[in-house]
Parts: sequence; C-alpha cells; structure tokens
Amino acid sequence: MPDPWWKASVIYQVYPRSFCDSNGDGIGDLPGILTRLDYLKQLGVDVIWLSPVYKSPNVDNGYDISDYQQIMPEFGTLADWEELLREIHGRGMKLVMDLVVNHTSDQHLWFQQSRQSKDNPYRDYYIWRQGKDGREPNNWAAHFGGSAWTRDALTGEYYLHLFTPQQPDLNWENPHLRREIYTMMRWWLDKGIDGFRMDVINMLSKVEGLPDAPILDKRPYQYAGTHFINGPRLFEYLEEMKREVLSRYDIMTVGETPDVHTRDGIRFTHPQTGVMSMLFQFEHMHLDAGPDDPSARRSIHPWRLSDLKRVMSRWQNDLYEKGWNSQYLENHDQPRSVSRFGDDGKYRNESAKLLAIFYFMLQGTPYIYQGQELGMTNVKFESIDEYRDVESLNMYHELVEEMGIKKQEALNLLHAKSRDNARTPMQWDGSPNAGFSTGQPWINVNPNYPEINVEQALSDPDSIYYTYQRLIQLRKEHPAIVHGRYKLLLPKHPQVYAFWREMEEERLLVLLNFSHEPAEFELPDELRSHYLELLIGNYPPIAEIDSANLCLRPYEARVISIEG
Ligand code: TEU
Ligand code: CA
Repeated sequence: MPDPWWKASVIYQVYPRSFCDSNGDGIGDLPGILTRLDYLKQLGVDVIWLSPVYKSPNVDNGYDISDYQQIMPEFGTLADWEELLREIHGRGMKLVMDLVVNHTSDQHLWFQQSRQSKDNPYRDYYIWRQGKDGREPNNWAAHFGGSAWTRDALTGEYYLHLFTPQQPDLNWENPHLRREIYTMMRWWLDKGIDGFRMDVINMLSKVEGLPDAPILDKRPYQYAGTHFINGPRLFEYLEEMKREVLSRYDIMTVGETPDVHTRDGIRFTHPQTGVMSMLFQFEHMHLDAGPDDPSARRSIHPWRLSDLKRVMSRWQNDLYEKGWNSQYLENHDQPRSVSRFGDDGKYRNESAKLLAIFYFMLQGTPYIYQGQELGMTNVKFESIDEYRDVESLNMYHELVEEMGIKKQEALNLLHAKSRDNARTPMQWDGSPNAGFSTGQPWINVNPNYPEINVEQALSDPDSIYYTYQRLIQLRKEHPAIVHGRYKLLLPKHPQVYAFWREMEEERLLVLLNFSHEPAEFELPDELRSHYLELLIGNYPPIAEIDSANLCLRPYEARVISIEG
C-alpha cells in the first residue's frame, strides 16, 4: 500500500478571525486569506487547516456553530469559500475544515426546536435532564467555568454543555442526530475538501447515567473528564462515522483528543483498524501545569526537559508502525511556544528555530500555527478589557471576583497561558495594525509587530521563517525524517535533548540545547569516525567536530547526517 499523502504533509493552521482582514471591519475574512495563499505556498506548506468559518454567534469564536452549512457573514459568503478552495487546490495545496460536532451553538435550529417542549422531535438531539433537589442533575464543571448544566425556563429541565452554556452538547446516542451529522460531513466532502480536524472528538460518548464526578476540591463543580473522555460508545460512533463517511473519500482526519494515552493513540490511528489518520495528544501541553488543571491554562509550573523527553519518546516509540502522530507546539488554544518553551527575549531567534527543528524532526505530521513561523510571542495586555476569549474573561472573573486573587496576579496567568496569546492578529508588516486590517482590529495587535512581521522575516535570510521553509524542504528530501525510527540519546542530560532518526542507511542525529547556557556532552563514538554533514542549524557553523566532547551554544540546534 502506498503511504497516505498526509504522512509527508506539512499543515498550516489559519485562525480566520485573526489572519487577514480584506474589508476594514477589523475582522479577518475569507477574501483576506485568499490574498495570502502565495505566502503560504512560498513557505512550502501542503495543507491548510481552517478553524471554523460556519455561521456562529461567536461566543467561542466559531466553535459554537448555528448553521453547519452557511458561512459566518463577517467571514464572507459560500461563494467566497468556494473561490478559496479553488485557489488553494489551484496552487497544489489542500484544505482541511474544522468539524465541531460534540456540540452546537444554542442558536442552532436544532436546539431552538429541542428546547420548545419535552416531546419536540428534536428534544433528543441534546442531553436534557430533570434537576435534583432543586439543583443541577450532577456536579460536573464546564470547561469555561461554572456548572456543565443550565436550566432552561421553557421546560424547566437542564441541558448539558461541557463548554459555555451557549454550546449545548449533542446527544450522540441518538441515531437520527448521528445521521444528520454524517449528511452534513458528506455535503462538505462532496465540495472537494481534503479532510477534517475533529474538535474534542473523544468527548462524544458520556457514561451511562451521568453520575457525579469524584470530589477533588472544595469547588462546587468538579471536572468530570473520566465520565466523558473516551466514553463507552465512542469507538462505536467513530467506526460508524468511518464506515458511513470517512472511508469513502481520499482524505485525512486529525482528532483533537484531550487526555489520551499512547494506547488510545494506537487504537484511534492504527493504519488498518484506526478511525482517524492522526490525533492531537496533550501530554506535552500539560508539562507546565499543575495536576488538577484540565486545560493547563489555570496554572504555571516550571517544565522539565526530562519530562519532555519522556513524553515525546513514549509517543514516538509506542506509535512507531502502529499509528501516526501529529506534531504541534501551538494552536489557537495554546500560548506561543517561543514564550512557553523557549526564550522570547535575548534568544528568541535561536530558541524559536530550536523548537521548530525539534518538532519537525520527530516522526509525525507537523502543524504550524499562524505566526509561529515568525516567532510571534505571547502578549502582555495591561488590562482585562483587552482580552477577548470567553475562557480568559471567565477565568479572570472567577479568580478576582470569586477567589479574591489580585488583578495583576490574574493578569500574569493570562500573560503566560491565555488563548488570546495565539489570537492577536497575524503580523504582516510594520504598518499600522501590522497590515492585518485598515480598521480597528477585533483584538489588539501585539505591540512587537514592528520588529516581528512577515515583511521583516522575508527580507532577513537569518529569520525564523527560513528555518521553517528549510525544514519543510528537508522533509521532502530525507525519507528518514518521515519514516525513520526514533531513538533517544543522552536521556539524563539536563540541557540537551538528542535523538536519532534512522532508516536503512540514512542516519540523522538531532542535537538540541534547550537551555540559555552552553551545554557540553560526550559525542557518540560513530560521530568521530564517519563523514558528517550539517543538514540544518541555528548558529553559524563552526569547525568540524574534532574533540571528544561537543559544546552546544545557548539554544543551539543541529541536525547532522551520518553518511555510511
Ligand atoms: O478545544 C478543547 C479545549 O478546550 C482544549 O483546551 C482541551 O479541552 C483542554 O486543553 C484539555 O486538555 C476545542 C477547541 O480547540 C477550542 O477552541 C474550543 O473552545 C473547544 O474545543 C470547544 O469547542
Ligand atoms: Ca473583514
């Protein structure tokens, strides 16, 4: 069987609201994306993943869909979308759309019908329960604060929403609902899209009876992930989705699957029996968070390189020839990786390149989040009034108003972890609003845009952008990067993350100094007796490797090819 196309692909995530505004209303849109396709083609990406562009009241910026088959008016029209797809395909790239089917918006026709009466034909498209002793049916917390239940006055019953009250969960136990979703999926696939990113796809099945979650602390509502993550009928639903829809098209799917282990990764992505091409696991996104922080955005803990080595090595080794990884460090839900795992000050250039080399050299399909190729950083908004994300606003309110945390302390948490860090406008050039819009952007631009922007990056041969462009080329030139076996070196070294990628006679050695100090280590024997070629690095190359020890400069990265 030939390898599926998506193993060797590089995928670029566009968050439409913040990518490029074509009509000066301060909101990114589809015609704006159209004007930037040549930029993406020049970078060398193969696939564009478009975050939701469907009709939505934007309580959660498009992840609350009120009509799956209409385009959000502020983003443009279906004709604009059709033109975008044509132009993407015309450039030899592919388009993956965001599939958000764990929940809809409360403005969706289905929910507006469902809430009318207990015997409405759409009642069971959602999850309604009687209250208990005048309270919610159970103690589940919602991801963005408060209870996961809201009482609806029309019938006096509660409906489940794992996210905001405006995002009621769909009832996947209902076969009519499932069939409607499959029809909608085929409608988009028949338009020629090349796959789906599947939002919280492992939350579709909730445990029978919806029992209370274990009480972990004194908060009134408890995170109930054990009761809705990888639930009892999940695999049945996904196998049905594969049978009814996915298996009938030459497409890719990537499941967003919080709280999964590698055994789930194998089950979900196995080449024969799997139900998706690949998945987003979250273990590395939790290395800098406390234990009871499901989103990893409510706490700040120093992360350890030993943990990163342990987690990434397990995903590399366990899925080798049994499944397929995605590789990512950022997306619209995560802070900027150079601020989080690198150094967004003195060593921004070197550490952003090190991070790029790190995850591009792992086995798995790499994802670049818009602006990551520039080394865009977190933003330190000075007031909560500049924040836009419902999660940020709810969290700040809960911390300050309900828990009495100091405002600056709550802001510091948002500076480090908020999703707004990823949602400030794409920085195109040094003109007002970074060239994103001629109007007032819906969210302020990061003040460092005069220094960090596409125009500057393209004009600077030493920019982070060209490291990404070169890495994308290397993946096409060296099969060992896509298919080679991973092997960790120096497991105990406190600064250096080193690993092999080997396939037949090609052996690549990746050396990464994840620290702001020089790092010295003893070279593996074979490095002294073979011809070595530096494939890519982030410092001016120095003399041949001749001593027994090698010293890497702060945040220095090297990929060395060992011939023969
Ligand atoms: O993200 C789910 C989400 O909130 C993740 O942060 C995850 O639940 C958490 O990190 C657990 O590790 C998806 C979308 O990407 C996000 O933008 C939406 O807000 C959310 O689902 C609801 O659709
Ligand atoms: Ca616009």
